[in-house]
Amino acid sequence: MGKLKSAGKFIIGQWDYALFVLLLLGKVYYFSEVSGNLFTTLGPVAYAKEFTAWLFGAESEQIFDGVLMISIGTVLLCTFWLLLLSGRKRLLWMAITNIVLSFIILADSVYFRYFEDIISVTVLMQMGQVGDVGDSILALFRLSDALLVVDVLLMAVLLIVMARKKVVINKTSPWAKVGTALLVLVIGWQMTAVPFNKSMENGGEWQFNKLISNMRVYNFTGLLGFHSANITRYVEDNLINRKVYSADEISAAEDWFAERNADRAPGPYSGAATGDNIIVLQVEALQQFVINAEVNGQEITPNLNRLIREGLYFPNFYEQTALGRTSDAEFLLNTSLYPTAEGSAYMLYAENSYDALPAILQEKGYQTNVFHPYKPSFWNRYIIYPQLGIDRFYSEGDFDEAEVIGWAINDEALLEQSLAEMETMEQPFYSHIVTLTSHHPFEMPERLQALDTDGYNGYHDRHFRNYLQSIHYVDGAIGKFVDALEQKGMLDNTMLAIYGDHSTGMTSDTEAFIRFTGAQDPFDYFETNKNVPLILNIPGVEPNQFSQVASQLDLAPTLLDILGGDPSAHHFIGRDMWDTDESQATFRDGSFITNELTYIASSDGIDENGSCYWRMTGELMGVEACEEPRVNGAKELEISDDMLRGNLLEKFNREP
Ligand code: GP9
Ligand code: MN
Repeated sequence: MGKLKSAGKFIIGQWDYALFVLLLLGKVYYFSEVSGNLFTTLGPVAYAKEFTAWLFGAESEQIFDGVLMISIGTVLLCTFWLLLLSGRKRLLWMAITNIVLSFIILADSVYFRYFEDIISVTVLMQMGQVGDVGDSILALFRLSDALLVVDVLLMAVLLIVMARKKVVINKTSPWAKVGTALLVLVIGWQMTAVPFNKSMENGGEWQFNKLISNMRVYNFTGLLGFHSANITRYVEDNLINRKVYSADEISAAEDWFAERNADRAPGPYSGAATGDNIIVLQVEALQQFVINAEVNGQEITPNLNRLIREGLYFPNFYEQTALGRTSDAEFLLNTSLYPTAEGSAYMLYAENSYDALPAILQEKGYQTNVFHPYKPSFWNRYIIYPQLGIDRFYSEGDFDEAEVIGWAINDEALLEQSLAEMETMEQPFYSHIVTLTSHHPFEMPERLQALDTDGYNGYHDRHFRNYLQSIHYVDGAIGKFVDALEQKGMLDNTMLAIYGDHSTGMTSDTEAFIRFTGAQDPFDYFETNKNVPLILNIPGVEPNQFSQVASQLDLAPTLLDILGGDPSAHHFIGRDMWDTDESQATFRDGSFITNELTYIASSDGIDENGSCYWRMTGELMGVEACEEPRVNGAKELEISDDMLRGNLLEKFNREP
């Protein structure tokens, strides 16, 4: 009995720790409020009830809504060791922990107000480049932020008071301390691991590893969990698993580029747009199969079809994106390197040095801009753009209000406002516009569904029907944009490049898609799925169509050549699109398409298990027929990965 009593006394004696945990919880809740992310759907009492019931075996999903449970877990993990200390020592270390954590939460809150992102290790590494917020930092503070630090001051006062007082020596057994600390550690671990594993099992793993944005990771980890996951990943990638490249390996990579560059020759339009502006229109989910196609007798893309008749058209142009989706398409354009096999290069290698198209044009006196009306932190754009040589990124907050369709303001408004901005720009400019309206699930307001899609009314057809409607809308927006450029006389000195970023992801599950495209067997599906249109419109150049295979990897060298630059002075993996002897679109998994062959890599990664087709007939061949281009493609992928993993460009430059 006596023992129980003293144990009870001991636990009550830990009130200061309990209070501290609550305080920290309040602070991470504060960040949740600032960032507008769900903390929990239950009030404190209801949560405690449900949680207790759950502990005793009842089912509860609501306790997993939001980041409350993992936030408690991570706070406990950060602080359990304080239970080993007592008296003045405990207060001192509590105050230090409080200062550190409060500072992190305060910095995150202020940073979020400006960038809508959490501070990651990459952000810290790039501090100088993130943009000149200096003056505006003060403006980002709110009076309520003081809540994050008042208790730090109180603790300091308490410490001073305690320093003057005689401390009563507490004679608690060390076992009680160790036992409680261990118990709290176990509870903290469970409250962190259970919700985390649960969200990973519920499909979160893909998003967690895909690294779309830090805020998505936050939704699985809470704020303190985010920082520890982020630091762990950074240390793993950059310190533990970092491959160190020997001088030989570095010069072998350099030789590879020298060889590629020795192969380069000016194309037929070399220098045709020297000194002109360039607008690169990267269209969300625009695929080739809608081009020059009809539904119920109406053209789906009348404006793009017109541009095709008036410009240079590549019907056999292929997208090479991987998990980084839009960001991969941008990355291919900007760097002529392959996307990464996992995650997104925009997130994973934002600190690398690049020999990027915008930076090269910047050197030639271009103003370089990106227009994309979504959150600047999505795909880490605001961090990597300075590395790629982008002067200005017009993102969500830079556009005037307009009707939102799907994720952002509609493409018509985006194009109109971007054009207004370009009109005032110093010339020449490079403007990369990344559209968004035709994003999955392609839903358009009723009044903007201008196509008659009769025959596609079934429930399972809706995806395909929505896709046609949204692409038709985007086509209209592009038409208006090009007309406006023409009226303003800007087409006389502005080259246009228009292409689709990636496929829609529609598979044989979407029967209407298969019916429409006829992409029944694996060979046809592969071709249809990877095929996106490319249209180039160069002032004063006669229309033409080119049937050779080309890919997003080839954009940078080809565009630079047309703009009067010298691709052979850079580190592009892609080739000039007119170098038809070597035409090859290689995909991230090692599949490829050449003018003659199509190779579909096997998902087990074994080369011999891939399928090699004679492209014109779709006839299956022995896999040896694809050997040579397969090996070449694999080498390109390897070089690209080495460039990223080893940040080799910097090492090339450093060599004497
Ligand atoms: C948002 C946009 C998303 O910025 O890029 O497109 P996604 O990568 O999902 O195709
Ligand atoms: Mn996209």
